[in-house]
Amino acid sequence: MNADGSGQRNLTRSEGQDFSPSMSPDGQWITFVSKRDGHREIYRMDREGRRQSRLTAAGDNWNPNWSPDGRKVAFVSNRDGNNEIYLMSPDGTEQKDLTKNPAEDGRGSHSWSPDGTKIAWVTNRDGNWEIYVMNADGSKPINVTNSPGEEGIGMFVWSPDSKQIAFISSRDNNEEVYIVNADGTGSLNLSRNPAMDDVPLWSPDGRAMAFVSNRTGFDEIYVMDADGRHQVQLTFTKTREDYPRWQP
Ligand SMILES: [Ca+2]
Ligand SMILES: [Ca+2]
Ligand SMILES: [Ca+2]
Repeated sequence: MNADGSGQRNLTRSEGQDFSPSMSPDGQWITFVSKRDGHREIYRMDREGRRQSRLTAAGDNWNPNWSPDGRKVAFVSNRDGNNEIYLMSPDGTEQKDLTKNPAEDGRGSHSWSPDGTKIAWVTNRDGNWEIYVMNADGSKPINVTNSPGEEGIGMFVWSPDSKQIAFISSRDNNEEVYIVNADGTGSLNLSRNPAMDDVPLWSPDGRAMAFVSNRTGFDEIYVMDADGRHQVQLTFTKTREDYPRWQP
């Protein structure tokens, strides 16, 4: 459709279920997940909805996620009996298992670093949920959260410079916004408040972070420096606020 919402068209025209659309960075292709052939598979079409083709064939496949340069698509597959993060070329060739671990890999979302060199994902291979980071070829997986708490269930977000990840952990008995370096060092509790702190969102320059907290008894939006200092309440609506967005 057009930016004003006019010209909406149904691109897939399928009797099955089509969901999880993901657009290539150049805007030319859309990958999506469909059950039109009986189980979850990843498909591709051009922006007119033409040239539809199925990219995956074995097991269930879902969560297609374009690399920032548009040359690869990461996705989750259970074709080998448990969930793994896979990589393929946008035409479906060169499918490769990146995680190769009997645990569950790829719960929730997985996320490319903005520079395209790394992928963060969620796995329980160490007995509880952790955020891991690997190189985009699957090498050097690192447990960056490394805590008995459950990490990666809530949101996790790369910093704009690809050096850090903001995530939510309740390792201190309530939800806090943490950051950690992509090599697992420098873990830091930024929000430091007994209330629920959630939904971290980096400013485009990486120097500030918006988040949601219910420390007044209501969900309100706050902003802080990227080191947790200068926490300032921005909304005072006494109603549910959620999902802040930065505008340039
Ligand atoms: Ca696995
Ligand atoms: Ca953990
Ligand atoms: Ca908290």
